[in-house]
Amino acid sequence: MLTNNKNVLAWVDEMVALCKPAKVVWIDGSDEQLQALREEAVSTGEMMWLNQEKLPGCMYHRTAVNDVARVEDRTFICSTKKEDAGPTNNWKSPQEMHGLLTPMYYGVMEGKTMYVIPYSMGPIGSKMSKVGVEVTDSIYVVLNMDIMTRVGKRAFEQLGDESNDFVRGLHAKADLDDKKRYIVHFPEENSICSINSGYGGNVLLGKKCFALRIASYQGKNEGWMAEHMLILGIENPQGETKYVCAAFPSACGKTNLAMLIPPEVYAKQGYKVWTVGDDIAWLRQGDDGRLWAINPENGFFGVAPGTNLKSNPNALHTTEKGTIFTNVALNNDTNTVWWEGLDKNPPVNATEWKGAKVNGPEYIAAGNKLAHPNSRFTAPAKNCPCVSPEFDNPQGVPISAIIFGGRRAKTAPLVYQSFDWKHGTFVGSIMASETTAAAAGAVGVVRRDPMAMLPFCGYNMGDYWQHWLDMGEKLGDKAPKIFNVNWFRTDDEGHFIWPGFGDNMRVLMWILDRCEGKADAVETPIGYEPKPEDINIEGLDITVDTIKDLLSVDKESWMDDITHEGTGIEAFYAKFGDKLPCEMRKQLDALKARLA
Ligand code: GTP
Ligand code: SPV
Ligand code: MN
Repeated sequence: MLTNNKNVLAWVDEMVALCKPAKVVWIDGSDEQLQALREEAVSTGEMMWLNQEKLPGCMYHRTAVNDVARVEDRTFICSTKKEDAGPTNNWKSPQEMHGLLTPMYYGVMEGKTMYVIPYSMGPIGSKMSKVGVEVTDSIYVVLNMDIMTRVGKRAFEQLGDESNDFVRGLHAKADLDDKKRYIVHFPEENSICSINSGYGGNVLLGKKCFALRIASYQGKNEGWMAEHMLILGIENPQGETKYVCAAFPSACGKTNLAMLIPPEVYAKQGYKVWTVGDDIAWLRQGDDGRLWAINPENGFFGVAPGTNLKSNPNALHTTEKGTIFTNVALNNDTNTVWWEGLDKNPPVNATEWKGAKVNGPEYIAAGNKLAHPNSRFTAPAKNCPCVSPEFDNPQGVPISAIIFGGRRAKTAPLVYQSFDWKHGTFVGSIMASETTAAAAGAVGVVRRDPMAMLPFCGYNMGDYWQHWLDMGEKLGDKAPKIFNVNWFRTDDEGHFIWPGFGDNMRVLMWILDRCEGKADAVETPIGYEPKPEDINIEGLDITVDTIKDLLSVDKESWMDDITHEGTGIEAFYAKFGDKLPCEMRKQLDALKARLA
């Protein structure tokens, strides 16, 4: 036993009585224990060692074919009252859901081992950190949690012997039946139940389940925010670093932006970029009145496809040791990994993500993918060449700007700034983006995804917007400035117009200049835009005219975005009834008036 905390001990006893494992193992976080688990997972075939010379400490795992992404239609927020879950979440009463789940967990670990994982979300010793305990029957989950969070004894030290403020997470793979798969949150009970999945976002309960769904609910009650945001620092040649947060939906570029390599024009002047987080930010007002952020995670669960030495060398280097790869393809000659977009040489002697041995180039030529589009790496943050020196700072970092963004082929311009915090909250609330492979279901369909939190807000989204407005009141003139970006506008042939990736820094520089009052702006119906010549294009093969084009605001398509039947902003807002803050309605009316 790693703790004397009676609340923890009582809950684990309860879970043991329910799941009836043959054995219980407490994860202390020691290298010896984790190494033994790695060997055990290899011996059972659950995981595989990769080439230990080329990829030291790296392992490979394949999920079940029907279990490769988050399952939003099987994800529930079980608050006592339905209206507290709101129109964007699936809901059942806690009583009904417990009635459904408890029999499914009864004896589910018979003959198996239950692993008890204590973990801290956030740096040990930070007032902003919170503790969770996950019990699971999967070594893969233990090893991923070890990379993604701070596990072991230190987490119980963070919790203390008396506290009851820990999130209870129960996970069982059961038989991976997707008809009986449930990802369930009980915000009022501080607990999460996951069953019949082995895929990251469904089973690493510290991540989306705790650090966003449960934490967003806690944040509302306790006066802070849990957001689907990266955190990055930009250091100028004088050595001063400014931090920004950015909320983009899943697979829309957070990891890439968080680790960007400054283009030559900035690098040669001495600018540097530092990664604090790539997916989740916990934000709290500091004693100085400003908004401060920590990254509750300790690693990156990143999308593999598209990651290469040109698009994101920092991510690639981060995955060179101690990393778990899931659902990528194997090069059988070298026992290394491959995915679409890594390089132009798919392995001839390959194993595709489902496990079939294939000729890579031929397989791809026939229209198949070697790696699953949502294949992922789980890599320790400390491996990242540009990890921020502030990564473990218990105070977090002060935030100058908040950036929203999505995947929009048209409508949204490259960048615009909101008029103020209230308008910025509105800008976040009307976000829309094309769906991606990060969640099960159709890809490329535009849907509303407010603040990139549609699948992750643990309570009524109307109350969530009100919480944003309240935070803005509290922060007053110390509030970060709010912006919106879109790297994904396409031309008539469907090609991305903006070069993206490292060149996104050119847009970030305008954003920081605006925060410091150093750049001009043009007022448009949707907000402030840069003068086209204020986006630095030195070293790019695009012209100011292209920037002009990327910044164009087509009033008709904006009006259509508002009024479109079924998918428009008005239709979306209507779902919230009187939970929609009056301010949001006012903002929408004002936007319509400006567009008219
Ligand atoms: P989650 O981990 O699911 O939350 O995703 P994410 O938001 O971290 O997205 P990520 O950075 O992994 O990028 C997802 C996909 O978008 C990858 O295939 C990238 O290559 C692509 N991508 C990222 N940034 C850009 C960009 O600036 N332009 C273009 N065209 N594609 C990008
Ligand atoms: C996302 O889908 O936003 C992810 C991956 O970051 S998962 O952990 O599966 O949610
Ligand atoms: Mn994410």
